[in-house]
Amino acid sequence: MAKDMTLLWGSGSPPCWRVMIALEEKNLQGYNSKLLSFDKMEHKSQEVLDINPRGQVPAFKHGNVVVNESYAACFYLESKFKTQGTKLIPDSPEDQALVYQRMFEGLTFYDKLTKVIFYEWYVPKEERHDSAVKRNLENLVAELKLWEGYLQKLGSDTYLAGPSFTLADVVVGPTVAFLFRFGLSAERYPKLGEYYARLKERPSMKASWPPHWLEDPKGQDTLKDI
Ligand SMILES: N[C@@H](CCC(=O)N[C@@H](CS)C(=O)NCC(=O)O)C(=O)O
Repeated sequence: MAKDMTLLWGSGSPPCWRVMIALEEKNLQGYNSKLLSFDKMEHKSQEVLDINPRGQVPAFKHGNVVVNESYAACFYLESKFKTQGTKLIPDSPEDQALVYQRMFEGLTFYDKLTKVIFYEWYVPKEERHDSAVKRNLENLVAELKLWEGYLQKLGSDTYLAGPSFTLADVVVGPTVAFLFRFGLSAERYPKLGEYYARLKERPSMKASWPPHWLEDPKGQDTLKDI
């Protein structure tokens, strides 16, 4: 079944990682997987552009179905393989509401994180301002407090939308992994720390862990004091 699926991806790209986790959770191992190099600009290759005219990864295709947006691909996989592997969207609309809420808040979370850790990559030197750096950091700290509070409220041994691993964890999990890769302190954010420890043990996360993180497990300390 997975042989007619193709995923073009980049190591350490959270949007790519989301799709890879969903594929693992739905037992869709064996898809055509192609790791591209950002350094070599392979995400702008014709192969990617044929699937994703923006020249971005993930570029995902199942038969004739093309789904490039990571969230869309995750929804598609859950819908197409509903009864296979992990059930990622619960049945009850009330439970679904929390999953969807956390998923889409996850986009804000990711945006606030990238504004801090990729600031110099995104913003040309002449456009950088200390005030913007300070504001971005404050925004991230406020966001972290929200997520720490959500987890606190759910109690111990929880995922983002309750006791089961859902699509919320699929899409927000990579953001949390990035926080710790960039030095977030599990002492300052104990609930996020516990959640990250649980995520790391998940077979789908292990199977899709960014290869360059495996080669160089150390990471950075950008967020260690926030
Ligand atoms: N909205 C897309 C975002 C994809 C995206 O930003 N991909 C990045 C890698 S993390 C990329 O390909 N960047 C290269 C570029 O924009 O030129 C999704 O969630 O799938």
